[in-house]
Amino acid sequence: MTLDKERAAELAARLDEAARSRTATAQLAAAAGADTDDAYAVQAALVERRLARGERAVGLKMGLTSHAKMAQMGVSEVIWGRLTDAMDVPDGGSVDTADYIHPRVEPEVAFLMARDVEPGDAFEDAVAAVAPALELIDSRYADFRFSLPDVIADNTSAAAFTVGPWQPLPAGLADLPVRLEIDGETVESGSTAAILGDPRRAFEEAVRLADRSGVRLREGWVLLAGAATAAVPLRPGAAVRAVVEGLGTASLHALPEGAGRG
Ligand code: 0L1
Ligand code: MG
Repeated sequence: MTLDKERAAELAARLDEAARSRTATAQLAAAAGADTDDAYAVQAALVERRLARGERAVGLKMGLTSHAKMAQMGVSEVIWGRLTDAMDVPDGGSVDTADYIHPRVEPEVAFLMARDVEPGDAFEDAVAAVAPALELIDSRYADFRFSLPDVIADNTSAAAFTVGPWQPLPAGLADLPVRLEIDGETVESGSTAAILGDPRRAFEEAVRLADRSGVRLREGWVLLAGAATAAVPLRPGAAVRAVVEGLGTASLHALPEGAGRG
């Protein structure tokens, strides 16, 4: 760790302000000399600000879970972030793109925690159900460009998520075909194998990595396991669906331009 608590809080405040004002900021964590541990401390302070405004912690998310994204970033480890109830968009619900800076959507798999999870708990004991999901990511950095400490500090670009109908755990999750549809057209396709070879591994990594920061998955929490395809920009008016064969679909739509809450 190189950043003191005050400096971490200051960086968190700047990221929070960027999100709230929907105005991209310059990269700031790496520039301040933050290492990975510092970046998670900034992330904790950033999400703490949301909780202090009345939001509730409802889960965790994994990021950079595909080998392609890891290679792109020059890293060999996945990253994780925190989800709050304010990010939860009901299945079939809407978002207003004006609430974000440059939102993108990606199809994911979500897990529902059966109980408070301890390191070493088996996936089958800890996870009650699985669902298709969509994640809306929105980097608070200009041009969606960042270093690894920057994106960790920015809560791994977490902005919103939608979980489809929960399903009992199927026999296999490792290679289910996945499609991202916009307005009925398939714009990205892939497989759950893109999520660390098997989305169950995302659970193991979430437990291991979050434990380093003293964070544990809680009963009833959601874990977003990671993206099965590249993320696609979300434009006003778009109807978006994640289709995971064998699991079902999750959908949301973006309100038409100017139709939002203003
Ligand atoms: O959920 C993700 O995999 C995103 C992680 C952060 C990197 C990005 O914003 O693309
Ligand atoms: Mg994601």
